[in-house]
Amino acid sequence: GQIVNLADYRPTDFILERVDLTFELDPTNTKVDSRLIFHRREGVDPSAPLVLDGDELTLSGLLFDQNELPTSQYDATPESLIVRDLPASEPFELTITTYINPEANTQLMGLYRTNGIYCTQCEAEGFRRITYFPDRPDVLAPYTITIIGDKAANPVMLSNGNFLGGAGYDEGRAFAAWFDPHPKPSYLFALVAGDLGVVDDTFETMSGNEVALKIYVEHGKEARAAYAMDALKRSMKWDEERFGREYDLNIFQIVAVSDFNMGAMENKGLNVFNDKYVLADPETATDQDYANIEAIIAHEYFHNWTGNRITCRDWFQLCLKEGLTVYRDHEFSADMRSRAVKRIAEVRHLKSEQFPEDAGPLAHPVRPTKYREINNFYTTTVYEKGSEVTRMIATLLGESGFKAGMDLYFERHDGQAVTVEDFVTCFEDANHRDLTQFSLWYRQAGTPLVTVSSQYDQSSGSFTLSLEQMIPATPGQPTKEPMHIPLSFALISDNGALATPTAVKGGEVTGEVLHLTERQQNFTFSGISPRPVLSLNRSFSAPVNLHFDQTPTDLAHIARYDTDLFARWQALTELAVLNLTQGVRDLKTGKALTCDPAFLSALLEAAGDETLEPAFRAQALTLPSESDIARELGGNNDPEAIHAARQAVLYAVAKEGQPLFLRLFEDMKPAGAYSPDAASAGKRSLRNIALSYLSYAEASHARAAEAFAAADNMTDLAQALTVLAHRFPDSTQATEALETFQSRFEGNALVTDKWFSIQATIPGAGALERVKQLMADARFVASNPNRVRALVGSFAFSNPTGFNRADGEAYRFLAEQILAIDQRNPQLAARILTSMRSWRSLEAQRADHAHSALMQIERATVLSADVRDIVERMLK
Ligand code: B3K
Ligand code: ZN
Repeated sequence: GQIVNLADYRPTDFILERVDLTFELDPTNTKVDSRLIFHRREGVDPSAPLVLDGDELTLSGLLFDQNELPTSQYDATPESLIVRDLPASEPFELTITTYINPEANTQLMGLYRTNGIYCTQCEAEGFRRITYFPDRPDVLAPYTITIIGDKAANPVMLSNGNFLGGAGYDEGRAFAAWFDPHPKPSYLFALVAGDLGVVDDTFETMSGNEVALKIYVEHGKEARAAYAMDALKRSMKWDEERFGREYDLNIFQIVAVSDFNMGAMENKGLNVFNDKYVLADPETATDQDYANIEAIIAHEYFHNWTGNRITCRDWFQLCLKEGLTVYRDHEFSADMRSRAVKRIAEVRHLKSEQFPEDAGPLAHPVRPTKYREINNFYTTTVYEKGSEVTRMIATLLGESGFKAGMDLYFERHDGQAVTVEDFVTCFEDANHRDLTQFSLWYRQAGTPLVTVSSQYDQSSGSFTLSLEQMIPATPGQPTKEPMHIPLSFALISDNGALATPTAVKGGEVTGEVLHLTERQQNFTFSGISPRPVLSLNRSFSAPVNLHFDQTPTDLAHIARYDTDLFARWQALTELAVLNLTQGVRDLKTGKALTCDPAFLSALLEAAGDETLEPAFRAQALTLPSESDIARELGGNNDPEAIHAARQAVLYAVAKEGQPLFLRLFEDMKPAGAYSPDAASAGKRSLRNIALSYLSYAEASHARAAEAFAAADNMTDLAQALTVLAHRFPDSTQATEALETFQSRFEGNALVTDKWFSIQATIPGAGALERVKQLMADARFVASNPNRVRALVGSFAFSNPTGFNRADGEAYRFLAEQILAIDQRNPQLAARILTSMRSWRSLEAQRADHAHSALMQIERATVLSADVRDIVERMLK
């Protein structure tokens, strides 16, 4: 692939007025007629040709205003169609005919087949695999779609917009016509056809329009779409109440398919979903599955305004729709569930996924300035850090200032394709604020490191805070400017009350937010007595690393008293990190690992505090993961030592807390039938983590085996199975439970994925053999992305000791898998390869093995642009 630069952006020479597509469906030979009306943009050179994008296309026909065009007037290759001698200003019509083979489309981009269903995926550049087109997000037009297909095989034929009509067409065939009045870019086009079941409902919008809601699933799975439908209606209502956004067509459709490259896709009025994020019932879906469904249904729905009505000028602006929409779905989930617990989950995810990306060879700004393969930029930096940047705007401007900026954005840019600057300007204009320095968050990659020290002067009652920010060098960005970092803080007194300073010097403080804007800054608070304990970056107001040598006593004080629940969790986590990293160092130097009693008591106090919600207490008990510890250690990492240290700390917590865990295991079973609501889910998570600790304290699989036998829902069942398989992998109980589990759900692919990933993440060097065996299992379907992610992906991303075997065998295995997957599905291969993004922080011998495996990939004779881009950046 060629490098694309943000600086080279220019608008198209031709303006597209209308799109009229006719599909004659055939599994291997679908005919696509595309009628496009264009006119030359004012001021454009009258001799400039029209250049359309293609990808593996063959041109079968080309008409100009319904007449055959002489071949001398155009050039067609698989990648482009160039038409010359076009009118200087009048509109003209081109009719382009292509034939495509959905059955052979294993990339799952463009028009493809999944379980006998026709389905499309066009973002980012899939539309050009259907027909020649100006396939870029700043070309917006209304679309009329006609689908003609075999009547018996395709009782359902869907596209974007409102349904115009349908009827019989000719012998055995039928047609359906759709019109989408809202001008949209090609990446939001969708077509679905086949034999599907449907769940119907309706929603009345705030101005009284009735919207038909439809969720299409495979026949027989209708009942499992009920929760998704409920989540959709709640999302529609919430967007009206919170953002004033109303739905704008008379129908909203969701289709669940089983072969899909990502979670879901926000095509206008016709969202296509990975069925994993639609289908749920208590027997087969966990609480986490329910929460994911709620969040993703909301995310795609919210795109209708942030992404579809207002779209991106070019793909560099991806965070404009993704970061903002993630922020919106986070807020939605926070309103539906517990805000503090939701925030904890977000920060865990950000730190475990985005921080490593930002600290490694794949680091890039939230708004990148160049790319070789755009599909590799649907990253956790664009999504999650992009959301954090939006959250910081809300923190800086306050609730009403943020709302004023959003309202202006919707009003000013509706129907346009815009930039991050346009977005930020709305907040500046609505609030009369200058966000120039703040905007560096979009341009500078790397997680800022804020070094903190404090000093208290008893005699003057002044508390001085010294802050220094450092933004690490990242690929292409050796030096950085200081950024505007909003840090929420509290000064907590002895008795737990929050102290209010009488004055502040040295920088701006608004409410409970301190604004770090310079490289080095001292804030002095007066009127503080006695010495306060500083709680900093409460609710994770800024996505930064803090370097602050706080004493365990101070951390325990925050964990006990802060009024911000998130900050209490953060302090406990910090205490855990101190113990875990010290544990790794002790093990390496041959010392016995000892846990700080202050840590154990703070942790168990929180876990046992009945005034706190169970979900929070479960989060408190969930220790930082092995990769979290690796990140905290920074480099030269030995995954075995990290695993051993973490196991030792788990054991210490389990021993100390055994009576509490016994009590929680008895008390936290929700009464009555299973319900996926947040409160019940919180109880289950507390009970299940207690079970996990008891497996250490009791050093026996007995309780987990009983829990497995007694489970009446998938959350409890999968947790018990995980304890058995991960803690006692060689026991007959584990083997039997794995067998029971699989045979009970035989034929349910989504449950099989849980079975694959539980086994792929069993710690230790033996995992590789297990994964290889499972790949030979008939239930493993190599062409299905969910299966590949569940088995190969879970192994590479979530099994630190298994994947990082000292002999490097698993890296070589992954290299082979990547090359094999790449033949069929480059996007999937590139994504799984990013599991090696932190290879440079491994100890030397492993890093060496990882390096050779990456070289093995790089040297391959056939490599997709997707994998080539990732592997080359990782080796740079
Ligand atoms: N916009 C899609 C992601 C498309 C990924 C293309 N490689 C889903 C989402 O973020 O809502
Ligand atoms: Zn999105």
